[in-house]
Amino acid sequence: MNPDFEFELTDRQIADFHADGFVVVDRIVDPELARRALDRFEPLFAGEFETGLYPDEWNWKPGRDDPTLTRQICNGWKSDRDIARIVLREDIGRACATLGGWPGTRISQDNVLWKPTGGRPLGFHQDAAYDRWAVPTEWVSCWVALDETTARGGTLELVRGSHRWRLWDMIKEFHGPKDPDAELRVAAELETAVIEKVPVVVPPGGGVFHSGRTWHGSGVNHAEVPRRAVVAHCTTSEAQFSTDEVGYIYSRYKKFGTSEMDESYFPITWRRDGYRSPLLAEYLSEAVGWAGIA
Ligand SMILES: O=C(O)CCC(=O)C(=O)O
Repeated sequence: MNPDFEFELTDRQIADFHADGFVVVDRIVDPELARRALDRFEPLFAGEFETGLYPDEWNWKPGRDDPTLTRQICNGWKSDRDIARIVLREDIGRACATLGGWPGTRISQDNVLWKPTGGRPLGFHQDAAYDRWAVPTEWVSCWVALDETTARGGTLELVRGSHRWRLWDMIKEFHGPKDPDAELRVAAELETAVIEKVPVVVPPGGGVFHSGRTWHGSGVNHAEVPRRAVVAHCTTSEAQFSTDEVGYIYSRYKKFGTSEMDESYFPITWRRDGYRSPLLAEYLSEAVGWAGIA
């Protein structure tokens, strides 16, 4: 264990990202950070939010929802600081800015994902289709495995080279579709491309960086253990709200009369000039919370 571990991309990893649309990495965060985040899954999905704030999306509740669905919370960082301690990391922000060719990185959204044994697929999609409420419509995502992942355990799979394909719409059925490849097949046909899926097989703390255009999804969890992950969907520090498209959830953070993104909701995690949203140090050290002084 090395709590001081800092991730840095190699030139080879940067080249692989541009060639394939993704790069799989064995260690993005220290496994101890991954373990601490895992300990938060039960309380989070049971609705016990450490900061007192509801996440922006809470797609699975015990007793209400089908137990074979993949459980998902979006913007868990606002509700729990052990999730925040991964997705708001400066080194992840720096890596995403490098891969995106940006002057800095803002978190656009995070995902907390829990696929139980027997858990059903997530449909193949491009993330950028879910980000049309922002300009540029451009994400680099960092998916971090909290459990060891295996090909039969419903891990994330990415389609090599699909970052060069045109931008598709949101898919019809994201959670638990019967045919997770439905739109992927149509898109590949249009591009006259062959679908080559690559599973992300990594230890806890490892994962993948991928472009917002890269098609990805995941199959059934045939393993005896759950598959849990967190994702930092990052965008450029220069991103603004779209003045043409309304995102039914995230445009609620747009103020009238300006397209600026407020750092309270979309903090800057790294910028080339050394800037990082000042609220992050205070929030992560628990000196402040959503009601002010913690
Ligand atoms: O973890 C998964 O299975 C899928 C994650 C995903 O599609 C996403 O975060 O956009």
